[in-house]
Amino acid sequence: MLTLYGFGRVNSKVVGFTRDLRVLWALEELGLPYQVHGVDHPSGELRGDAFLRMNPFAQVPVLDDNGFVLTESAAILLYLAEKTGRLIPSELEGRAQVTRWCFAALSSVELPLSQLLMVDLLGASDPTGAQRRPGLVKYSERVLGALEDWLGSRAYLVGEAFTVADILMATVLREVRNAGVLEGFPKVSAYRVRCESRPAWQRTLDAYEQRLGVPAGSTR
Ligand SMILES: N[C@@H](CCC(=O)N[C@@H](CS)C(=O)NCC(=O)O)C(=O)O
Repeated sequence: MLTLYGFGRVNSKVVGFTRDLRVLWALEELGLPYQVHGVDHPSGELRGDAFLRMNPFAQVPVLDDNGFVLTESAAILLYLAEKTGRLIPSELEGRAQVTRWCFAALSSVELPLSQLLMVDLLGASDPTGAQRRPGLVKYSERVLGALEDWLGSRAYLVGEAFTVADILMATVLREVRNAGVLEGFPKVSAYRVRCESRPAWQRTLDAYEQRLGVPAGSTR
């Protein structure tokens, strides 16, 4: 049985932005049977010995596949894709392109976007935030412009098929959905809508909202 360690309780500010969503989405896409261990973050479960043995960084997501434990959202997604032969092309070069775009999503693109998200979430409690924000917007726009060019007439990052790289990229883009930076990039915005309109993503959010006890639709 697959067990995904995701949040069961977490600070309300970050609900809808957490990285367990990436794995939950992939599991829904693949239709694999799985259970969720809802981690209680406020009670310090991530810092407990049992959790630290699985992930020294004390973070979710963690996947346990019948005793095989894996952390890091991109590694988990690639593992699930390789395990099932789905959400990834079968030939070596196509698989390498998917790996490339997983790295691009989590390094090149997420780097400024996640910092912008943090500035916005922390608000006035981070006195340096207002100063740093314009630079982060500029940096975000630079990477979003590159993504806009790459998408061009492509439906997804690696050609016409939806892959695990799209799950990562779409969830990274969501981090700035309220920041006002996506509006200038129509292809990126349309791509995000295309990814997020998948039924598996809707099922993922429905179950997530229920588990975390937040109103239905509030994380969209
Ligand atoms: N590089 C990791 C990052 C995971 C991560 O940042 N997890 C956050 C939630 S989105 C977390 O568990 N934070 C809890 C904490 O740091 O206390 C991945 O992609 O899986």
